[in-house]
Amino acid sequence: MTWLKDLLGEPGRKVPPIGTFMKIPAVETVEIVALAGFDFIVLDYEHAPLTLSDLNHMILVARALGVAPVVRVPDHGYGDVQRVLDAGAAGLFFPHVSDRAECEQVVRQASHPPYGTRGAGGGMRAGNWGMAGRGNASYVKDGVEKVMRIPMIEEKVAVDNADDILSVPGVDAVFIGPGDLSMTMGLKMTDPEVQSAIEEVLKKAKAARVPVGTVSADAAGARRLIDKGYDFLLVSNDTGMLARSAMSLIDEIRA
Ligand code: 3PY
Ligand code: MG
Repeated sequence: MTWLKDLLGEPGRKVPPIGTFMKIPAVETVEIVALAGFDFIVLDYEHAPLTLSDLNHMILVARALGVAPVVRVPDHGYGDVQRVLDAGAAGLFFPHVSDRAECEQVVRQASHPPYGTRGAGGGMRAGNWGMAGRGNASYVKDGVEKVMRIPMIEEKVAVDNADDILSVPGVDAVFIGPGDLSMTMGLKMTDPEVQSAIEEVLKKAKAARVPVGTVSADAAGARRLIDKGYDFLLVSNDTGMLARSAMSLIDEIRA
């Protein structure tokens, strides 16, 4: 598997790593997106009806096809984080991280001692089923050095606290969620106030030298965001891609 972290630092890369959210509980959609050439995927355990068993299989297929499987966990709890990482996730998105204390909590859960409380599960996929070498050397090393811990900034209070969030040790990147940010601000995503909050986080992340990503619905939007300097992007999602193609196909026939 190519780790998302390695892609972020890849020298000579013209287009930043591009991923997509995956919401359909199927290995086939993971396979299609991987073969299409996406760099990474984010399995949406926050919003989609994916089970832990679905994630397990989708992670396996993604890794086998060389695409980094990141998982957006549903909350800041302990159990899922551990199981998802041990199943071989390349990183975690933590939704609605609003301040330093919340950020420290999620990072701690996703980090091995001495940095955090993630337990020893080297007998799982993340430890190559116990074959990763003596003392689970690469299980812990990968967990510390390769796994990405990515808090999502998606509330106004999180924008205000962005410098605090960005300065927490172990934060490998941040992700701006424009959907929830605009909804919690009670404004449209295109509203200048929302756009300026987004710009503020982008600027703060750049100043802190922390990779920053966000989401776009389509390719034109993605190109605009690349020009702004985002380090990684999510573009659309599996259900969106299918819905758009389905609508355009049937509309074209009937036109
Ligand atoms: C949001 O925009 O709120 C997200 O969570 C990313 O799609
Ligand atoms: Mg959101």
